[in-house]
Amino acid sequence: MLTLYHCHNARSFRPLWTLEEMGLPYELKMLPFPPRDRAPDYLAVNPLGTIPTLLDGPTRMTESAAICQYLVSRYGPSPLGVEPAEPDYGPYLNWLHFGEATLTFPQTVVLRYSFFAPPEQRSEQVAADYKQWFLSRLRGIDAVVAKQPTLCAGRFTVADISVGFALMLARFIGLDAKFTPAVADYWASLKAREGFKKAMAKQDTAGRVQGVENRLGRAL
Ligand SMILES: N[C@@H](CCC(=O)N[C@@H](CS)C(=O)NCC(=O)O)C(=O)O
Repeated sequence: MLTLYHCHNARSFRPLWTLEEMGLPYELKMLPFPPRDRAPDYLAVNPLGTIPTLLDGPTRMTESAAICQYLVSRYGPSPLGVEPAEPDYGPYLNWLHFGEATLTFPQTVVLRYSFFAPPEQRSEQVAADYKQWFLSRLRGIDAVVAKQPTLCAGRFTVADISVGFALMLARFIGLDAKFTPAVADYWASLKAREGFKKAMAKQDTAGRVQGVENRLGRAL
């Protein structure tokens, strides 16, 4: 049985969304954010204290984009993955990792310096700089989705999940209002997917049942 450790609306939403799109059975373990401080037992599962963690028998993974890649490769074939022989294999890997390495990194700096840090450590200047950084990197997405409905391979893949999560996170830092029309339409199409809605419902139900509060609020 696959086990996913998750906090509401955090990066672990990428593998959660992938699991729901694929219809795989799994156990969802909800944690309060940040688990490092609020769920110290979790350090035995992941010494970094970060989420996600995916357990699959002896396999333990802690990188959200890599977990999505693992799920479609290990439990595919799935249209959510792109095979090495397909022409868009390179763009697929590029967008899959762009979502985390290039888009989510500046967002987490904004979150830290405007929301999660103790008040005396917050900085409007740092937050403003990294908001701008995120918006300028988003131009790469705009250039593609202005011409086609998904990022690559002519279909929805985990690359869209990876980038889609960064668009979801943008709402929490007030940046969704700055999306270009093409990026706004793309995001609207992603969150209209059944798999996305099921993942949202799953974290709400699991959070309630397991008594874990949602600190980030609604993504929609
Ligand atoms: N590159 C990792 C980053 C994991 C990560 O930093 N997760 C954040 C949540 S979105 C976290 O656990 N933060 C709490 C902390 O740093 O203590 C990934 O893509 O999964």
